[in-house]
Amino acid sequence: MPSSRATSLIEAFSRAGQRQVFSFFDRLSASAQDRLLSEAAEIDLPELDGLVRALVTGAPGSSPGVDLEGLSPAPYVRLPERGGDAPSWDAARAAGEAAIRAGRVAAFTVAGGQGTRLGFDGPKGTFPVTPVRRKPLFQVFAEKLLAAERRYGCRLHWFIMTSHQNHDASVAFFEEHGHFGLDRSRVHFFRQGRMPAVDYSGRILLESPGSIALSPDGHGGSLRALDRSGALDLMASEGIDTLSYFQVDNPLVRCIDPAFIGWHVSSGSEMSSKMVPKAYPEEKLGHFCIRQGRLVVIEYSDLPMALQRERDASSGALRYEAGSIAIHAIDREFIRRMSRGSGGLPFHRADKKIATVDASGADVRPAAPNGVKFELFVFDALPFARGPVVVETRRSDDFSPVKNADGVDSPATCRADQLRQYGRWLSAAGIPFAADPSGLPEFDLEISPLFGYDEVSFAQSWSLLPQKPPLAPGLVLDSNPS
Ligand code: UD2
Repeated sequence: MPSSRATSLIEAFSRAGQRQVFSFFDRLSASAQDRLLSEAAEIDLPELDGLVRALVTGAPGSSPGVDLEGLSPAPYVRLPERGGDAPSWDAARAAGEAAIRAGRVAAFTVAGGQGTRLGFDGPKGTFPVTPVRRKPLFQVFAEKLLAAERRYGCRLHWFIMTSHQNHDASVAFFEEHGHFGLDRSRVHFFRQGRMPAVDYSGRILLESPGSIALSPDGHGGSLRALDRSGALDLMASEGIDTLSYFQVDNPLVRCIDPAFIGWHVSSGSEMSSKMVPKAYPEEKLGHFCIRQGRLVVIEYSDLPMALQRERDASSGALRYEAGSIAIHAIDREFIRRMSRGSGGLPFHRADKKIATVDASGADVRPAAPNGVKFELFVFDALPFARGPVVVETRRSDDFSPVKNADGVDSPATCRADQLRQYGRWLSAAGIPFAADPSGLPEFDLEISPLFGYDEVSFAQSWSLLPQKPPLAPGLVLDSNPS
């Protein structure tokens, strides 16, 4: 005899034309039935119905396409060495430092991904990334936050969004490693939401007879997950109004960057973003653009290649050069506004090969896309933000993601970028070393953020060392000597 919860869910799904979700219900054990019911209860049927009409059955076979009408490149704040106003950068840095010292800023990492493209089995944050010690990504960020706490004499909270798939493993990893020296009461994990995958007629797919094909709702799901998890209320009670947002795949990121935070708070912006000039037209970065007077990011897959290749006649620079490296500063109450009611972020459609079952319940592993997943992108919040600013950063100081097993954005390129950064710090401190023409030191070394996190802090720590270590392969500078 099904419970009343079961009856009402099954009825609701039947009314929505989704009865197939329960095709095998009677064959399942009581615990499997419970699991399926819990998954079904996660689904917002009216929302899904709207998405199916807008993105699946309304536009069979393809996405409705992105509106490129009246598109132009977005303006941005240039670095001082590229024509930006140095005194304004100094003022921004001072404003950012004041906000950080006052405890207004927290770090936020979206860590919902599995290292699938990397071929790594486990939460991406546990991927060993540093050149010598092979510290995991999570530890690199933790040490950067510890260094910032020491520098600014503040207590930083760190919010980490996981997925259902990697949540337990991520939390256990922090437990095993003593939270990498952070105060565990200020490290907050929460899971992102999930969305069901549907076939091309909009019917929810089952992954197995007792389980719905659910997948993470994209990094844009972080806004509603921050609200739902109570993170926004916690921020409010701690006096935190700004989140420094970054992706788990980028160990070079300056997790707490005073100048960027300063541009954000002093311009009264609700959401600000870092940019780098794209290295080449095909580089897989979103593009900051203006559309109908609003700041938007047009993803690399959505901007026609002809536009991505367009160059400015006089400077020769790419016209759509402002690439998004997925680093943002976001206002707490803006997140609350975006996560509630209608007018939230739009979903994107992704056509995927989705493992499912046939009418008899046997596994189907499709060779071609057989359905659609729905994802939210955090940068879609930008057009809703008041006074958004885009701020240039040096790629070499902020961006070298680990995405692919080989080639671009791989562990090898990221390792070389970390080594080049250490090399720049050595050079700035007047320490001679052997390097190739790209500045890549000819030996492995590693500098922990706790020893130095930029030229100045590195030089300070180095000068305090009572005995300078030889610059030999495997050199590790781990903690601050002061
Ligand atoms: C993203 C941006 C791209 C550029 C690039 C920089 C999108 C659509 N594109 O490309 O414009 O800024 O990053 O590196 O974002 N994540 C979750 N939950 C999810 C999905 C993703 O936490 O449901 C996290 C994931 O852990 C990863 C990050 O978001 O750290 C980026 O996701 P991605 O790898 O799908 O994005 P990518 O590399 O295509």
